[in-house]
Amino acid sequence: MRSRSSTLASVTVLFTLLALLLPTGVAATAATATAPGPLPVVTPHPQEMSRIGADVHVPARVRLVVADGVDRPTRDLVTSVLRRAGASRIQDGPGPKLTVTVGRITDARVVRALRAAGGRVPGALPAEGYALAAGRASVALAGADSDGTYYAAQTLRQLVSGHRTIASVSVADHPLMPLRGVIEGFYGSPWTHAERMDQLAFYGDVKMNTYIYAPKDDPYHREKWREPYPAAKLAELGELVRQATDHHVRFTFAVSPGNSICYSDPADIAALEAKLDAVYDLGVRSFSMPLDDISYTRWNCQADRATYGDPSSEAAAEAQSDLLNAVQKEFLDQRADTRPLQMVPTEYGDVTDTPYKRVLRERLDARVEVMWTGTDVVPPRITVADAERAAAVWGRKVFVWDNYPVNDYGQAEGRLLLAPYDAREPGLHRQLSGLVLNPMNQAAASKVALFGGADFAWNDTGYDATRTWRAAARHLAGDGPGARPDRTAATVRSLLAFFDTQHLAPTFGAEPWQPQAPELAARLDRFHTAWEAGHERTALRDLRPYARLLATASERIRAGAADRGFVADSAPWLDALSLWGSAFERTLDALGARLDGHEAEAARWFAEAASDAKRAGEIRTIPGETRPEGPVRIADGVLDTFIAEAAEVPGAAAAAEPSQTA
Ligand code: GDL
Repeated sequence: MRSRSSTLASVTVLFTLLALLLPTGVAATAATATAPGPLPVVTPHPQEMSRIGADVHVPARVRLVVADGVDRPTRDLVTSVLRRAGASRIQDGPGPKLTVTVGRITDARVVRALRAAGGRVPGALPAEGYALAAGRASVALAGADSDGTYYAAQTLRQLVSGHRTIASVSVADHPLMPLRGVIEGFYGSPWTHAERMDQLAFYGDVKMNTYIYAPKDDPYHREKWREPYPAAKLAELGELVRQATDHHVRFTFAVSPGNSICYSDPADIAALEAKLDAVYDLGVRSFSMPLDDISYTRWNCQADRATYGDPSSEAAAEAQSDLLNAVQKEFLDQRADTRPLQMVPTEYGDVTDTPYKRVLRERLDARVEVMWTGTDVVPPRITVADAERAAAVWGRKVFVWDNYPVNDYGQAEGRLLLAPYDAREPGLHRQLSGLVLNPMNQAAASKVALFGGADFAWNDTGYDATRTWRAAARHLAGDGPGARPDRTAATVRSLLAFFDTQHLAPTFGAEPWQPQAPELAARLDRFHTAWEAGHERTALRDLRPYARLLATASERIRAGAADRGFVADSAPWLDALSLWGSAFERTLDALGARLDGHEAEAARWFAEAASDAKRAGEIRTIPGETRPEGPVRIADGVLDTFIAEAAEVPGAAAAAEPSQTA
């Protein structure tokens, strides 16, 4: 095997040779470029990405060529990326040693720039696709359309690393699912305006194109659906629509009239259309009509009984199809640029063929997108076979409403759901029209899962849950040019340790679909094995650093995480984590003291641990912020059990009571 230094030596020789062979302008760049490194992590994971050569040096002066059809957000994004990469002067005329060209793949100039950078020119690019190449003295961003061009810029943002370099890669990329994003569809305190503004920008960063506004507890969305939004609220919606457009996200407005609508009353249909029209005027072109969580076995008016007969699920399906078809044909089809209507059926969480589904399948306009939550409301997994069955019963590809990481139900009390997005089968894109995640009341904390959902919806076949989870931690920590790598790495480690304590993902039943604290549990298992084999001191020594990590993680996250919303959302959990971490360390101190035969000292440490654990157990969720409210949980069933058992019988599994029982 060749040694590392001899490989490095040959790379250096290669670059010296290249510098001699290339024309002067290029040679200067190649001479300052650094040797090729590993492939950078880009989220969502591109369909194709390969190394071209040495990383591209970003000089102080950069030429930016913006071809026709590039919108302002894309141009602004490219400019800000180049500035962060170290370019202090960006000009459109010739001169600088690096040229960045942005435009459509149909533009000959852009194609020439791709070639000049040494990139592959793809034969055809699907919608929202792009090609990007960075090499030699050229960086080229070529989109299939305006979304694709924006996504090329989002990829460029992730290719920039410290020290004024852009990773030299060739990328050809496009999404596998046409609809990707988030449905704000939970019960409890809706997100604030500021949270939504932040989320919409984040969706652009992770190439999500859909945000569905459907907060169950916005009265104007559901109970007071007939009433127009007050002017101030409408103005906020307008601002959200602009923010969405600026980040290439479709703001999808949902109104949910099912609890009180009289399907056969023209006045109700008119009220509904007036509601939609008001937001159409704000620029909304995408609409949804969720009919979930309503009764379909009673009518809200006598007129419906006269029109559709006695109440039944079948009759409800007829009435619902008439309503939705009318909205599609009489409202959406009459207005420019609208997308097909989306709906949530009243039966949304199974694939059993029923009279209700049959009627909708047969009567509902084929263009209407039908949402489906998987085979349970909170599905432990979503398989391709289930999605095939869903497509068959609904007569079209379904649009997944994934109830993760939503935490508005009893089993999620006191939890943030911070496990990686997982257990959705690769290949789903063939059966789905799209995927949106229903997030937590805590908007910024939801980004951990949303990162995964965005990645999976873009490229389910290339998805790696752990890779994306780590990328989410880096994003929250604020990795990128300007960040201090050692500090970021410490924040990332702390975040991942914190995520592990919030790994449990409940279902509506008793069994969670993601286990609690798998990393900590594995370390505690190793501890027990070593302890029981008689290597008590080794067991203690090996566990100490992780206990320290947990004890200091909150402080580190508070000091280091760039996403301040995440810190605010997590505040009670971070408080509790410090105390649990301290209880963990005191427990190890006590076990050590006991090993040394210092029983009194051990008793003191155990008492301190118990007192920390008790204080931690008293910390509750932020009042009014989340539903349901309750005591926050940290690695429950794992860390509390360890601490309680250790105090009972050192090293043996005793029947001590954990203190965070459900
Ligand atoms: C639901 C609700 C949703 C809620 C979720 C979790 C759908 C279609 N509707 O059934 O609003 O947040 O469960 O409680 O999922």
